[in-house]
Parts: sequence; C-alpha cells; structure tokens
Amino acid sequence: MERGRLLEMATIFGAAAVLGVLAYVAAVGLYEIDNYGKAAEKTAFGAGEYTTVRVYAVQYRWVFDVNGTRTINEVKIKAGRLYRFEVTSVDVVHSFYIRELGYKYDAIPGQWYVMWVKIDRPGTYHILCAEFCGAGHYLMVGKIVVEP
Ligand SMILES: [Cu+2]
Repeated sequence: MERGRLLEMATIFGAAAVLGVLAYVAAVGLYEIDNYGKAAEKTAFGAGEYTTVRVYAVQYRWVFDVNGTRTINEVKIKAGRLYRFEVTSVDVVHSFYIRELGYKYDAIPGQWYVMWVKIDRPGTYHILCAEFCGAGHYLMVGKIVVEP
C-alpha cells in the first residue's frame, strides 16, 4: 500500500476508535444517570427500612402524602430515620428546595424524582420553591418538622 493510502486508513480508523471510546463513555454515563435512584437504593442506604413521602407541587402549595395521609405545606418526620421523598408536580415546573440541607430537586409534571432524606438533628427545616412558577410563587413556603 502506498504511504498516502496508509495515512488515510490510519486517520479513518483512528477517528473511529476515538468516537467508539466516546460512545462507550456516554452510554455508561447515561445508564448510570437513568438507574441512579435504583442504585442508590441498593447501595448507599442498604436494605434498611424507609418511609415514602410523596411530594406534589401545586400552584401554590406543597402537598405531602405519607401512607395516604395528606398535609399541606408541612410534613412531620422522625430524626435519624430514612425517608424516600418522591417529588412531582401536578401543573407547572416547580423546584423542591430544602433550604437548610441545600437539597433541591425539580418538580416536573409526569416525572417522579427520588430524594433520600435522613435528618439527625430535630428542628424545623424550610421548604421553598426554587423555580419561578407563577404569580403566587412566593407563597410556596413549607416546612419539614423533624421530631426527636
Ligand atoms: Cu412553585
């Protein structure tokens, strides 16, 4: 094979190899993003017991559902226990922000985002909406009361 042809082939296969590596890295990354909730459930928190808290963002309040009991703008949890917050929205995009913890998850219609929460220190933790969601956005203030 002449030298020019060899160089051409090396360039083609070299570029294909680079693209192959990038595709592999992207595929693994996307798989991990899609399965992060499940992986976290299995590893970070072990097989421990937890309570599920469903969070519905509504213009302009937070509705919490713990085992079928609904409360508005306030939810009580126990210190040192593990909770699985499942966050969604019933209307527009909101963002569920626990100020003292710095946790912030978007609340998007049709999507459920899983947020693991374990608070060891009793007290009141403030919830704000961190996504402008309409004229009453400022009203979306709630709290998590952590009982000893
Ligand atoms: Cu909002």
